[in-house]
Amino acid sequence: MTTNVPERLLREIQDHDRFLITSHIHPDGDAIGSSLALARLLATLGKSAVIWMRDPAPTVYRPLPGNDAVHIGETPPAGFPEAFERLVVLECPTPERAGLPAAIEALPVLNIDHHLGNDDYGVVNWIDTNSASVGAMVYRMAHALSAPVDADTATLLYLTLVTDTGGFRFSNTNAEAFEAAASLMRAGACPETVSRWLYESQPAAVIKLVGETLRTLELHANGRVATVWLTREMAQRAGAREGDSEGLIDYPRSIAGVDAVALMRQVDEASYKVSLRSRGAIDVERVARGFGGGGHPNAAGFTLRGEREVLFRQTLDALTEAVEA
Ligand SMILES: [Mn+2]
Repeated sequence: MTTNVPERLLREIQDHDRFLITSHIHPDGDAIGSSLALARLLATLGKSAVIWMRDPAPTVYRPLPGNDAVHIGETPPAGFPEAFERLVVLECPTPERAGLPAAIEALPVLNIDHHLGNDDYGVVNWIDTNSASVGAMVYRMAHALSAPVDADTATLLYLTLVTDTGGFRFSNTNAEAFEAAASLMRAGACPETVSRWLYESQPAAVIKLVGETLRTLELHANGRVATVWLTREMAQRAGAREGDSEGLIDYPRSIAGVDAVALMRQVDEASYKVSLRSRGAIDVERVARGFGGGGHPNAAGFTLRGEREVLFRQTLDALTEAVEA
């Protein structure tokens, strides 16, 4: 783990001119913000950069500067792979997270990440698990490369800090995150714009979906376990689209005394995606693994086929057992 940008990474950037940038499937604020910012920084150094993502950014990120130019889907961008010299992979602990095996196999990878357990799959690997966001690492790269940071780039990098720290609330919020935020503000970052994108740009369907979902809220295990579920019919009623259920699980998680949460979402006629969240030592990754899924100790998930009531009962039993263990 290194705070400073490795010399080898700086040389890789300096010695090449044509970059492809990618990040993980279902991109979040750090994935999209750090990718867009890095592309802008490379441009200020006279280099070309194309961003290739498997999935489009969630609706709230559509107004981000440069988002329109992102190449989306499994089909490679024009000129791939010959038109590119290096692939920068941001925010992916394993290469599979990018969801673009063709890209990973075709080009030497510069791996920049802040996740624990990164597989070191690049020709250069810069992993700083202490960094609040990958965007903050890109900012350090800008300094190390003496690349000017304009106001839009500063706003994109500030956004990565806000989203990955939950608005400077999560346990990864550190002094370095505040120092980077202050420095980005001096470079022209606009917190008000970021707040408008993140908190005041939801499609009405998302809020209706919150209403639909919270009607199913139940508390179990003396209030320590909360469950919610979401059927396709409910999603239809709200007018919701793929990705609109992102963040729903945070509502039951905000209840006092709740230590673990399950959100069961119908994906097709007979299959359900279950998301689990927990606090402290309650290991939901283990619960998810028991159903063939995976994740992190406090955030995990799995997919099941069958009847909703049966699957719900199985999930609840396993989660209650984990909480009471
Ligand atoms: Mn991140």
